Formats: sequence, structure tokens, C-alpha cells
Amino acid sequence: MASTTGSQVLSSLYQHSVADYWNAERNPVNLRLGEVDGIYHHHYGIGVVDWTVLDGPAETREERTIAELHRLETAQAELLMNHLGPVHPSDRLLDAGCGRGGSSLMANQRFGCRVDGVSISESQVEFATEQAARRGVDDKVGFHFKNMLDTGFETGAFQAIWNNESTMYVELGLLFAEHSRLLRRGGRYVTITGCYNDAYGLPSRAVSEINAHYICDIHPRSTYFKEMAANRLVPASVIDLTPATIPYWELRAKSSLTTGIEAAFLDAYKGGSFQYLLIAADRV
Ligand code: SAH
Ligand code: GPP
Ligand code: MG
Repeated sequence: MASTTGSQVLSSLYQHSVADYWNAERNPVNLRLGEVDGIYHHHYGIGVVDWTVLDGPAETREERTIAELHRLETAQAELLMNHLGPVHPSDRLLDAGCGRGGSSLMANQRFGCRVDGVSISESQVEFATEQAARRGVDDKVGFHFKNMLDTGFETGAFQAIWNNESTMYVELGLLFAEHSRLLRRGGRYVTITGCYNDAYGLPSRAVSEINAHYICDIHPRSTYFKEMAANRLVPASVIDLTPATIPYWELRAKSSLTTGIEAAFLDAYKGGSFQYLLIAADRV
């Protein structure tokens, strides 16, 4: 079979620049957290922080802070999976924009089913594939260099699909059209995402800083519901996770692993211009 080339997967210069970002990305805040248990996340955390990690012996403070940030990020992925609905071992799941594959591995472990992850970063796909092999689940968890807007997967093949912090790289109308095609009727879609708040207005300075930092385009909250309605995805739950994620950012800002974007997230959330949302929807 002919191998997939970049120009077949990446359909614009913008997507090339996003792929370049992820191919080069080596932030300690992601790699050091992943090393805790071999589950590598590229999303943020939620839940109550154990602030005692900042106290106690200085020589173990960094290690304890890393473990705590990782625990909060894993809790985020667990919450997403709680909303996938009943998933049986014979079902198939799609992790759209899968990063280094942490959530795909968690879902396979939890549900025992087949999981496919797609990313436009070839180095992420390679990294995630190696993790699946290391865990001995590469027969059930596959990672692919594919565009989530045009996966080539079979129509109706998936019981559930999620986007964990990956919707801000694509046009939602195109994304939900492809998800709607891939999901079987009665299937479930879940996203956790940062969106800008229509009630605040247009993107604030802090939201614009986040866009520039990650080369993404954060959508307004309204566009999610508009494009879901247009693509046979009917919201079943909407949870504003903003209060639950602020403590994660406060701890991260005090850690040794800051990337420089922490103040923008705290300003955006606290100023009301930005929201961290979970949306679960049924494919009807
Ligand atoms: N969901 C993962 C990673 C989020 S980071 C996690 O929670 O850990 C954003 C991811 O979206 C990156 O892996 C990036 O390569 C991917 N991405 C961005 N645009 C994409 C596209 N058009 N198709 C597939 N993946 C895309
Ligand atoms: C990924 O996390 C960040 C994104 C997918 C883009 C922006 C997300 C929003 C909710 C706006 P990461 O773990 O790679 O980022 P970091 O390196 O900052 O931890
Ligand atoms: Mg991170």
C-alpha cells in the first residue's frame, strides 16, 4: 500500500504550520507529567488542588507538583470518558486530534474496545504508536497520520468520538460533518474545549494571546451549538468547567514548568472572556 504523504493529509498551509508546532513540541510540562505513568496528555487539568505539594521538603517539591498536575489532567480525561455513554468491548472509538495518545490508551483500558487516534503530527503518531506497543495494546489501539476533517474511515463505524482540546484548530462545520458521518445513529460525541464567551463580546486580549501561542483559533461558544444542530448532533450535557480548571492554572503558574501562557489563561477565565466547557451530544 502506498504510504500517506503530508500533502494528502495537510490541506492548507495553516495545517502545515500546526503540524510543525506539534512535530517540534517538547515542553517539559507535557513530557515530565507523562513520565509519571506513561500516559501523555496535551490538555489541562480539573479538580481540587492539593496545595500541600508546595510545602514540605524542597528536594521533592518539583516531583510532587508534577504528580499533582498530572493527576488533575488525568481527572479531566476521566470526566470526558464518563460522558461517552455505555461503551462495549465490541465498539470502536475515535480520538480526534489525539496528541501523544494518552486519552486513547485510557479509553482502551477502561472499555476494552478498539480505539483509533488521529493527528496531523507525524511525530506524535509515532510516539503514541510506540506507547501502545509498550503497553501491549497495539492490536486494539491504533494511531494514524490523518486529518480529522477527512479521515477516510468507514461511514457509521464509530460508537463514540471525542475531541479533547483539538476543536480550535479546525472549522467546526467541517469537523461536525465528518463526525456525523463517522458516528453510528445513537452514538455519542464529547468535546472538552476552551471557547470564547459570546456574552463578553469578541475575543479578549488574553484569548488572542492564547490563539497566538498555540497557532489556534478559539471559537465562540455559540458556534458549537449552531454547528452541532446543523450536523445531527444534539447536546445532552453541557458543563462549564471554568471554576474547576482555574486551580490547575494557579498551581501550574507556581510550578517550575511554566511555559509563559499561564497568566493569559488566568486572565481570560477570571475576566469572563473565556470558558472551559464539556459538551456531550447524541448523534441522531
Ligand atoms: N486530544 C489530545 C491532544 C490535544 S492537542 C489530548 O488530550 O492529549 C491538539 C491535537 O490536535 C494535536 O495532536 C494536533 O496534531 C491535533 N490536530 C490539530 N488539527 C488537526 C486536524 N486537522 N486533524 C487531526 N488532528 C489535528
Ligand atoms: C494543548 O495542550 C493545548 C491545546 C490543544 C491548544 C489550546 C487549548 C485551549 C483550550 C485553548 P498542551 O498540553 O500541549 O499545552 P501546554 O504545552 O501549554 O501544556
Ligand atoms: Mg500540557
